[in-house]
Amino acid sequence: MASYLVTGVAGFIGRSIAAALLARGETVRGIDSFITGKRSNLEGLEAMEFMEGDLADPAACAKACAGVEIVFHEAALVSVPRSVDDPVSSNRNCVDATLNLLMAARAAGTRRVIYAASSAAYGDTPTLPKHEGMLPQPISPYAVAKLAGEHYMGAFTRVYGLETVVLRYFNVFGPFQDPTSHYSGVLAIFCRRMLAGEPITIYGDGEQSRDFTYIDNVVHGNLLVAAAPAEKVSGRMMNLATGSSSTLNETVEILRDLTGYRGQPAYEPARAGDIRDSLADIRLAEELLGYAPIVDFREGLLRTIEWYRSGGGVE
Ligand code: UD2
Repeated sequence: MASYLVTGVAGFIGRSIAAALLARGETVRGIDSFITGKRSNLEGLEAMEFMEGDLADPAACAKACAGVEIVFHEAALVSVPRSVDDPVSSNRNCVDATLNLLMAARAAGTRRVIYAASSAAYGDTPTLPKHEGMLPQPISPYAVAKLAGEHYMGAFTRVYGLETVVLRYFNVFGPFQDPTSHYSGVLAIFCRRMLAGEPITIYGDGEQSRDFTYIDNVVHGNLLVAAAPAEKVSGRMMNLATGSSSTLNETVEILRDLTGYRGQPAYEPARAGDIRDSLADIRLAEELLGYAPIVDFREGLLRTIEWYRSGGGVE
């Protein structure tokens, strides 16, 4: 019987959490629909029980949650521009899927659901750093969908007593992130293209900033949450990030140094729904979990580049 379920396990965050659990000898089940997840991301996770299924289907959720004690809910249709192009799919794969999963978790007697939320919930307010007490101001359909999931988590704790914990991730990057889609995260795209000597495009003036968070920090935070006592974390929402930020222009310079890239980025108009500056206040996670980032930005970029250099991310 599986004790842990990881949804979106063929996505890069889900697969990284599953790998860490397996390395600790835990019993893990993973589910993915392969709408955006990659079969190649399951390599190395052979000890896991894998289920192909779509969380928008309540029957798949019921099967996935059977016998599970703790769920890491990483499945989503990520990307702000994807949600601008197709808000209905974004809602189906983020909101419907999350509600179905919560219903199934409750029916199965699952103890805790840990939810991958997004910094996009804060929107484009000028206040930095973003702290959990701020009023959410989602701009894009993606931000709305991820925020709706947060509220469902809170409701299931208050109304049904299910332990839920909401982790607002800030621009996560690292090995196994898909670099091939127009909707891919910017660092996955830039690392791969700069290593290949291909052109890169910056949308806007490049002075937008992000709290780019290396994947190991996110995995670390999730494992701390799984082990934390309910009275500390259940029903809570907290940022999971690094507490420092870089602009895209600065990031390109670091990547240039690490990859030897000689090209110049092309500048195009900013994307619809884009946010100017994003930086997390991470004091709440520190207080509740004893969390502190374990890998800094430059080291994270170095490890990510090494992964793409050694052939990662190629289909
Ligand atoms: C949002 C969330 C992030 C996560 C992510 C999932 C914020 C601040 N962050 O990330 O937490 O949920 O959504 O998708 O809301 N860009 C370029 N060139 C490219 C690609 C992107 O300049 O080739 C820019 C893009 O316009 C943006 C920045 O890079 O200003 C980061 O874009 P992204 O798609 O990696 O992530 P973002 O910030 O929308």
